[in-house]
Amino acid sequence: MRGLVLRGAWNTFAIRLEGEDRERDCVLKGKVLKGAEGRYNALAPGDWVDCEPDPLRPDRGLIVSVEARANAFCRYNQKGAGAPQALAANIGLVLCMTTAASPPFRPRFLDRLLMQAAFEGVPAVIILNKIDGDSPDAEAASRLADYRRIGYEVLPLSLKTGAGLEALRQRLAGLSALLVGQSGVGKSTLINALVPGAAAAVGALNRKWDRGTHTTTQGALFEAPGGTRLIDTPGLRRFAPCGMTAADALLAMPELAPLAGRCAFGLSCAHETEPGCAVQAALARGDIHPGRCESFLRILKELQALPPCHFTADRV
Ligand SMILES: Nc1nc2c(ncn2[C@@H]2O[C@H](COP(=O)(O)OP(=O)(O)OP(=O)(O)O)[C@@H](O)[C@H]2O)c(=O)[nH]1
Ligand SMILES: [Mg+2]
Ligand SMILES: [Zn+2]
Repeated sequence: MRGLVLRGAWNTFAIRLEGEDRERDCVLKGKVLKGAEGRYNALAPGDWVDCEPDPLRPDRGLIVSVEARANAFCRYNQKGAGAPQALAANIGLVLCMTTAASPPFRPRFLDRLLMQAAFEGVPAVIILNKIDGDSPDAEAASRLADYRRIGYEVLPLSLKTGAGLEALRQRLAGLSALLVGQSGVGKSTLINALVPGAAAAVGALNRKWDRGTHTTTQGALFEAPGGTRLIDTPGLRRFAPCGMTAADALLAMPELAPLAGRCAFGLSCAHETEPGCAVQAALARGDIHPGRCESFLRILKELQALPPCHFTADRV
């Protein structure tokens, strides 16, 4: 029996079997799941698995193997000694959710999410939520305009007034979309707005700091009408890109990708003070926003400092 992983951890997962409406608790049959060798987490929301009946518990099931993934959105997990941690599998769109002020806009964090999505080959859009109360300051406005300039959709939204919700619902029709962002931006509120009966927990911001309170603790896939799937995730404190080389990082930035191979020092260019650096030339011309360039250079340093992410062959 084929089943879709909705949520779960360690060895117990909520699975919806094909052809059924309800979910079932299923446990991994062996110690190491067939197809998941080398992963930090064996399964992620959006994975497809093969299940068989549990002879001792007819309402449950045993997970026998996992199907190869079309893609996965991963982060570098230090606890897992570089084993990639997949937040979701088999996704068609990454929704990077942000707010202008509550919580504060963090473009460098957003750059990392966008870069990881590009590296995984999944399109990403930016949602600017809470437009009912927040408005971007000059720096945030400049960054948002720049994301549009380099080709990203920026979708304004208010889950309080409903502004932008219908357009977003149509944009997501039939897709499997992953929601990522800081705690408190409104990811679970969006799930509740789009999925009847979802009842995802929503938490108020910390009043003193305008920060989220990490209400969602586990990734979970919700099935909305019309074949849309939405994957909620816990608010991320930080995000380390996973599995990429310096060359991949450059290709994952749309305004830098055309410059691949153009530096005088080739692949050994650190894109800082080297003569004939195409990235520095792009910065001087205004083709890359100084904030994005700083993000890029910081990520390069981080990729050098961390041991590489280990991938299993079936990852992509
Ligand atoms: N004013 C306003 N408040 C909103 C909007 N959307 C969500 N909120 C509020 O923002 C707070 C945080 O919402 P959540 O949906 O829990 O945020 P989250 O991103 O899921 O947070 P974590 O689960 O901690 O990662 C709640 O108090 C929501 O009611 C909006 O469009 N406008
Ligand atoms: Mg949440
Ligand atoms: Zn260079």
